[in-house]
Amino acid sequence: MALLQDIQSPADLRCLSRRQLKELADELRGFLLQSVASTGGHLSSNLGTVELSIAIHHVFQTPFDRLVWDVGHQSYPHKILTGRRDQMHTLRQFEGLSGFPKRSESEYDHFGTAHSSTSISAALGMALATRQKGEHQGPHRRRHLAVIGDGAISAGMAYEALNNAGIHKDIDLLVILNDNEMSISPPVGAMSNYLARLMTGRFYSAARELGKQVLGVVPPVLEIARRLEGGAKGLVGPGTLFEEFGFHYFGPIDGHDLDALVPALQNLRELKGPQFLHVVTKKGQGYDKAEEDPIAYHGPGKFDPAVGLVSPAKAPKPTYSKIFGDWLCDAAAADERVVAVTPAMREGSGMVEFSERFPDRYHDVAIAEQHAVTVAAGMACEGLRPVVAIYSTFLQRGYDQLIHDVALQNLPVLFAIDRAGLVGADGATHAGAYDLSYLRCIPNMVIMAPKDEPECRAMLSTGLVVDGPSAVRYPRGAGMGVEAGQSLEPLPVGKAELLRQGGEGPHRLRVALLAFGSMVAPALGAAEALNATVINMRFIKPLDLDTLAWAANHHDLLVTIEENVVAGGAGSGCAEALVAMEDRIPMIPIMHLGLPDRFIDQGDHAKLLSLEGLDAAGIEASVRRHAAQVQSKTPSSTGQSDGSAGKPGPVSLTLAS
Ligand SMILES: Cc1ncc(C[n+]2csc(CCOP(=O)(O)OP(=O)(O)O)c2C)c(N)n1
Repeated sequence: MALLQDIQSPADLRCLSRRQLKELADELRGFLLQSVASTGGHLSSNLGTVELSIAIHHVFQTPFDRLVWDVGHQSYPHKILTGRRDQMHTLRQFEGLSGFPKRSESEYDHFGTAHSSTSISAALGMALATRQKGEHQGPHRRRHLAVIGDGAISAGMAYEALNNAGIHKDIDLLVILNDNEMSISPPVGAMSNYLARLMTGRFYSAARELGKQVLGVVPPVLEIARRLEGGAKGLVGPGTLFEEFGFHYFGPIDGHDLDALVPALQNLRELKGPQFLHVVTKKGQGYDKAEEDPIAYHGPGKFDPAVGLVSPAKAPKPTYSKIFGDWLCDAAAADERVVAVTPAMREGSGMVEFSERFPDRYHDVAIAEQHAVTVAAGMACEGLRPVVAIYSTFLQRGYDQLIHDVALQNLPVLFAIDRAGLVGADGATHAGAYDLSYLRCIPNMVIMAPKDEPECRAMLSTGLVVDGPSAVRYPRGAGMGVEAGQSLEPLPVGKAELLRQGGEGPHRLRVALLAFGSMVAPALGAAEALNATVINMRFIKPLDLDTLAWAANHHDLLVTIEENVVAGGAGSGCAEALVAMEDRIPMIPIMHLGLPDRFIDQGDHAKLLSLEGLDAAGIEASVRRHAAQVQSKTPSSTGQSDGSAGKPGPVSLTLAS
């Protein structure tokens, strides 16, 4: 730590010699490994960006120059070099450092990222703003950098940005492609094949030599500029796609070689217009276990670096992703129309086994959520039964496609929505807090949320038989520990489940808890003390109107509970439905529990839920508070909210066994 401990900001590394920068890289890599091993977090990608981070901050005048890390999961070396080394032990923990760049965290984090492929757009926007403000000329002009991976550059947004950037010849924009030939899993698609070709054979070795000559000579800038002016495209290699987009392309160069990186960046810093530097790195560089298995070390939990990752002695409860993956294999075996689409999330979505057993029916479409949705729509048009496995937050990318291409045409596409609700260490960027709100307003959708593992399977099976679009949303991590079983039996659509029949509770009010998905368990936990009725609502859409009417007719207070924002969520749906049924049910107080109208940062999932009052104790406390208010507004002390409560309802319900 001889050098690293004195680096408080990038200014400190600007005075280091090349030899010292190399020593610093070794120290930084050692620190990073120990640090991530003690907190958990993204490892492989960060081991790959050590030299690149040092070189960028050494050459460019950050924070005056703007730097955007795509996805941002590889920005830990940047965090360490920009004054946050001493906080790294708090990474991804409650009130600690974010695992991604965050504007409110540091003046060096120029743009918040986490969802991929936004960096070129953001950096271009900044460059255009610099131009508009007249700060784009002279020796002290501001530069703008986007660092994007070969996985992230597969997304449509990156091309939209390249397409737009290439026409602006008077801006300072440098796109650095950090090519490690890996997304989370091996990258797919024609672009990754193209990048691989750029790196292979004669071209790569020739380019490395030329890179040293052209990018490394001093003063090479004039030389490069002269040749560029002369239109000598392809000087450092054949004309590339990026040049067709209007960029000057340089590389590929070795992203772990500071003797190549530093002069290359110094030279590129002096050039105007859109520049593209292709840098080759190795995921997991410097830690043999991560180099050998970059997928396992993409985002590990805590581990001992000397030992590496070890399987837990006792098998953990299966995750919902695993329940989904097992169901998918069973469903595919039973029905040859079943195909599955993932936007580059094979491991996270539990689809490794499916990809191996059904390679012809498995489609990793790269980080391309919009395309994932529409390609599934096309498959559905031709009679297949596509299942799109997608995280709640990433489906936000495919929203128009969901409405316009799937729902409007009433196509039978099943969305298996993982990471619904709060997600723990990844924080606000990855919190699946909105899907119930954004799905519920779409006509034709059937939307379900399971209370446990077998119900998750049953709901997925229901989605497959529904004659239109459907979604099953389930949380990150392990389920309840209930044996999932093998069944492929669907559920009756739009039918809720009465789990507990209550009686008089706080202030002699009869309370019904209408719980959705992950909130069924805490609702049951709160119900004993409240003597409340608990209904597992199962369907967010269509809602079980008969059950709602029954609940309104037999209770004095209804409480909806969901792990989704309250705004426009499942509870709002219940309130809307009750109002629409006012001719047949009494007016009844209704309280909505769910996520608040603010972003929730990272932290332990259970702790965050408890802070939001969404554990059993929080639910009980909220209900008691609300019951007191209801009671204080009620004319009689019988606890009945109006004369009609207690009337026999239109249906009778039986308790689930
Ligand atoms: C819109 C979106 N979809 C999916 C992801 C999940 N994700 C995080 S990192 C990653 C792979 C990125 O690969 P690459 O850009 O090559 O970076 P590397 O991990 O190889 O350093 C993916 C798919 C995401 N962050 N954003």
